[in-house]
Amino acid sequence: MPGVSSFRTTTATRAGLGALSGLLAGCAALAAAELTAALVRPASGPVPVVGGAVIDRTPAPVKDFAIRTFGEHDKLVLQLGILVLLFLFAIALGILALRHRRTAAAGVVVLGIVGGAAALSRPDSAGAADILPSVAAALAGAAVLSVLVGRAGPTGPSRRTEGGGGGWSRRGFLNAAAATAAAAATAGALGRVLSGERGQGAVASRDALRLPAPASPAPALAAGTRLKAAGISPFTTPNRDFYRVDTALTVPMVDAGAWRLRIHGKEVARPRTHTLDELLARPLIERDITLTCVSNEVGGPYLGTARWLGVPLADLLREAGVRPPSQGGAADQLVARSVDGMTLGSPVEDVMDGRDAMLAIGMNGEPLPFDHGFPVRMLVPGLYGYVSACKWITDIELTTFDAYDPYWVKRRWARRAPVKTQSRIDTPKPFARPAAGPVTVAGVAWAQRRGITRVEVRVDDGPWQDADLAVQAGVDTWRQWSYPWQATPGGHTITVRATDGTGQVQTEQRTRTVPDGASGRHSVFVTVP
Ligand SMILES: Nc1nc2c(c(=O)[nH]1)N[C@H]1C(S)=C(S)[C@@H](COP(=O)(O)O)O[C@H]1N2
Ligand SMILES: [Mo]
Repeated sequence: MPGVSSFRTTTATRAGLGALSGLLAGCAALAAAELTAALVRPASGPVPVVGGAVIDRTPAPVKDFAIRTFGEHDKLVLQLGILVLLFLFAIALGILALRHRRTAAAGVVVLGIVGGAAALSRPDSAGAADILPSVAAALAGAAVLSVLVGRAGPTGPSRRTEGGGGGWSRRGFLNAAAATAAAAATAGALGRVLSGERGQGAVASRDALRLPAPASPAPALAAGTRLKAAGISPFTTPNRDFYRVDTALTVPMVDAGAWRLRIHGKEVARPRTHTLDELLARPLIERDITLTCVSNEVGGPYLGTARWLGVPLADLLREAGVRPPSQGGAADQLVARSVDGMTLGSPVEDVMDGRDAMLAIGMNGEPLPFDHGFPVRMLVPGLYGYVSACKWITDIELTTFDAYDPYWVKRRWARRAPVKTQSRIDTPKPFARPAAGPVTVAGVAWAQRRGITRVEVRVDDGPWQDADLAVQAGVDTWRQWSYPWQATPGGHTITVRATDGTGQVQTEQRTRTVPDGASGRHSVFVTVP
């Protein structure tokens, strides 16, 4: 029986050493990339760029599946998935390297190339510098792999040194492995600290920002705007609860002092670049507006209402010389571009038709949170977020729908997407077991730009019954509703439908979210014991 302590190089032991070498090489590669990215540009790290490239290439239905399944953890799941794949690959390369050095080396190069190509393919790529983290990762990975695998075997006579007749140097390997782990941890931690510091300027600029009072404050909310039903969505969604949907794996940290917004393009007679201070000096409007994501399923969570403070966008456009198509303007599409390269296209007509389209700076009384687009984002009431609500905006280009397809349109989503009339039951929750007797059914209904005039509830196949409506705050916000139900024992399906300000009743025709938003009616099944 071979003594365990002699570490004879059985096949299994050697494979284990190879695997460990690969794992450590993977750690070293990641740490090197992290550190380099921190020095070059935090968003150019290999996990964000590969993740970003994956997101860019994800077909709309799969993206929707991810949002449905993992909710706002979708990005975390993606990054963990990439790490798991990377480590599995690294382990395989480590085992392979024991016998086939060249092939393993080629594998490392391939990984480096994948990372570099992903970096260059990102819309916010800063150019060749973005491949540096991948190069550093490949070099560090290859170096660690070659040193560790060299100590783990193969068993040439020159390598028979210490260690009771085993084919490798136990102490040499362990020392090298420990040194690698320590170096990787240090480099990784240093990278974290450095990229953290980069964000400090942005954080400080946000802390220092004092929002001016609006020239046109939001109308005071009537007492009846908020219903008291337990479990209903609050009329104003607190910032920390506001849904977040974007493709950013690393949230852009923009320094307000360095931020610029350029307005230019087709028939823009007076192109301009604005600073934040210039925008803050203008008359600001404050409005309650409900923002909705096109990926929101019937009954889904991806919408919220906030009190936004911002610059009327139509005024800025008019000053630049832009005319809406109805007044002879030749540009019918406004393309907003963010610092991370996202593009969103809105109809110029909608932006300039008198609605409260704005460049928002404040959200519920504070500067925009970083997640929601600090320092400035666009908002156009009545349009889904993907065709209007550009976060971290930095560029507005006037063009035509014929000439340019923005990010989501290239991925099967519709060019134009006004929000559909919808309603949601917030309470009772699906599969709840309320006691027989009075049960409050309540929720929200929305049809931005048109408003909600009626909400009806139906239990099983019974008649549609009018729900009680909260006071309407405005046509651009959702409206709460509630319905006093006398629950009787048994299983029941509760369904809701809304009617908008044009008299249109919410359709029962079910459609998917792709290409222009889900339609159909929300129902909830409950059991009354
Ligand atoms: N830069 C950028 N802006 C963006 C997006 C994005 O991915 N990147 N997503 C859009 C989509 S699809 C929606 S629904 C809204 C969501 O805004 P929120 O995250 O503040 O709720 O932002 C829009 N603006
Ligand atoms: Mo969205």
